[in-house]
Amino acid sequence: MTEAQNAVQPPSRATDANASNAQRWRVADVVALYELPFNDLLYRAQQVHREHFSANEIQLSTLLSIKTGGCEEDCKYCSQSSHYDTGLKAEKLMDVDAVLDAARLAKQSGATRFCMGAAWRSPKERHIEPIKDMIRGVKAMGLETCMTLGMLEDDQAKALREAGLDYYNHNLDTSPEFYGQIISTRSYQERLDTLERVRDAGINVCCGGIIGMGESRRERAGLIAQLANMDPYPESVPINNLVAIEGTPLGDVEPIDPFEFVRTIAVARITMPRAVVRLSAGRQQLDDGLQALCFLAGANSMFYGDQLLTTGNPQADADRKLLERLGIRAGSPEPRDATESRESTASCSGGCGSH
Ligand code: SAM
Ligand code: DTB
Ligand code: SF4
Repeated sequence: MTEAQNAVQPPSRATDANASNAQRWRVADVVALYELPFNDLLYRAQQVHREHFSANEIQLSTLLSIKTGGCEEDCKYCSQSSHYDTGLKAEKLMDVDAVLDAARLAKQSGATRFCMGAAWRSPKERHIEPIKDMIRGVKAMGLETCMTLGMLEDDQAKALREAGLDYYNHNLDTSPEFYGQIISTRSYQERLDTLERVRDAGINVCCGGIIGMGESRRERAGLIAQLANMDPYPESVPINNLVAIEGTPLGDVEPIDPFEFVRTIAVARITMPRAVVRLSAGRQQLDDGLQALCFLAGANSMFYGDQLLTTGNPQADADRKLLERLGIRAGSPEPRDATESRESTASCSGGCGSH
């Protein structure tokens, strides 16, 4: 066993006898991964990636803000919070037809998933019917559907599933310890409750967070441990690089070392081997070389299209060229053994360093 492999202990057993997920990642285990020499960490992540996914395939998701601005929540990073003056104009929920037009363009451009986001704390009952029409219409084009609408009640999650929703995005954003410094208007537990409702309704879970909000490495590890210990862990894990928005409390936060961002992708890959890990917001701050490192670290999805929700994204043309230069093809990455349960999150497949 090499020195680097020795550096990370296998995940510990949970002490809670009632926990159905018997193996858990301790925050210390995740910190130990972060602390590996960069090359060792990327080598390990690439091994895990190749064991579970085809190595040169990426999933392309296009985002659309279906309801922009005026949000009552106080997320300190967000351009859409009504608590801050970011110069963004609040809009109403878009018409179904306009949403379907945008989805059609996304499909023509090569996306396979269409993600629709609303600046809501939670949807109101009157929103559910048009939302269902959007889901049905987008699905009918042969695109996968994803919605992110804030907190959901049980019956709302079920209604979205009945309309055919494939994924629901609801992020934990950061570790439980740092969370209070970022959001005060909804609790960590409320986020976990929504995620449980989504899971119970039979919708795939898309859940991740943001890196570079001033959190410590241990707090980044705390977010990853939370995600990896979900039972089962999310199918889709978006890792966002903070887009600093003028007018928000995080508008002038010091940008994170981009290698720390790459490390986070690698750590997510190792701890959630069968999840699709998405290189999400903040790609404009990463040059081609850094993005290539993110793919090497195990990212196998990204947002594709010139716009995220309210901020920019690399031009689709430039992305196509980048993927071509790297020999990465657009597709629908599926974990090799899709029937293998993701419940045993830390069951070692050679990536934990204990062999
Ligand atoms: N309002 C819904 C909610 O927050 O659940 C859905 C939309 S919200 C914009 C979705 C996610 O985008 C957030 O949870 C956050 O992780 C990410 N996000 C928002 N603004 C961001 C920014 N400036 N930089 C990076 N990620 C951001
Ligand atoms: C996620 O984790 N990132 C996306 C999506 N889920 C909805 C949103 C990124 C937003 C970036 C800032 C903006 O464009 O407003
Ligand atoms: Fe609202 Fe979502 Fe922005 Fe928070 S992240 S302010 S909930 S739109």
